[in-house]
Amino acid sequence: MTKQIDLIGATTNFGQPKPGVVLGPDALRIAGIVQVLEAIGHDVSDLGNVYGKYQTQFVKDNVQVKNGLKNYDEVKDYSEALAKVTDASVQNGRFPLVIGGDHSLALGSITGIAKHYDNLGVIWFDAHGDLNTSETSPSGNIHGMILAELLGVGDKGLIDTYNEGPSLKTENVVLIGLRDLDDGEKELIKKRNILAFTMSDVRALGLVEILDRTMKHLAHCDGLHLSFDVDSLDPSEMIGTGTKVPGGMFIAEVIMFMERLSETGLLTSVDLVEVNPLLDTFNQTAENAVLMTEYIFGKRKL
Ligand code: 6HN
Ligand code: MN
Ligand code: MN
Ligand code: MN
Repeated sequence: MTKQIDLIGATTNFGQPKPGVVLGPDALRIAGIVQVLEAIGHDVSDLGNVYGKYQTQFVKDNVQVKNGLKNYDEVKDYSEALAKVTDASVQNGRFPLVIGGDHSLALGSITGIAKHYDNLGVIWFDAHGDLNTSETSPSGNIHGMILAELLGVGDKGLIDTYNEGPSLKTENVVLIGLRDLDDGEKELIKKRNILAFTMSDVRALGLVEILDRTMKHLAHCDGLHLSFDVDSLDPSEMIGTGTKVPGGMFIAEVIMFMERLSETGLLTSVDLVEVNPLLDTFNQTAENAVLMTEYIFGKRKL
């Protein structure tokens, strides 16, 4: 089915300290993200990059910390700016595809999208849980706390970004690919009974079974968002990203998962995050990410 896609560049690096992730959207454009989606038959409108009022930090030594949260004002401001764009995109009947940028962009992209649904389902595809708070975070980096904020856990000011109160319900979120959880994140998953598949589950059950369980769990949802952190993949196939963890998924199996997910026809929005061309060789990470994006948007092997 043809989609009316809005491609939205989220040039934020405020959620983590490694420079270069703001170049992710352009690396993905150079790898042909618009052209491959058009070749599948989609109508793509590239809205360019979203900027907040704070300038991108090119050096790491001027980081402001508020209540244990790094770049607090910058993340909050950027999220408000991005939420306006994703909100308008859904309002206009279009499909937001947000390309980053670090994972803190999900606070903006999802708060803008979630207001259009009673029950937005989210598949969080990531090596990490992104479920820390300032108390449990080992780093103070907000990209590692962003799903917690979306679920209403953590800093009140961030929870209230764009809309008051939490944007997501715990029963509407499924995590896949986990292999680096901090203690507080493990506790939160257990306490809130969040459906979470670790890499051990991926190996033991396989991604076909995991997709099946995920779709059953989210069957009551009226929208479905995929938040795809490229560090879910094994670093051997995805080196241009800031928080690599060994023992991840491989391109071939992620393509299989995305092919099937796309066949459900239920996806309504996507984030593609943490592509950092300064950590990459020859733009391979962006090219691999674009390859997987083709399958998210309906390319078939046969
Ligand atoms: N990401 N758990 C670590 C932290 O600093 O909280 C890593 C977070 C990584 C976040 O990849 O989006
Ligand atoms: Mn992440
Ligand atoms: Mn991650
Ligand atoms: Mn960790």
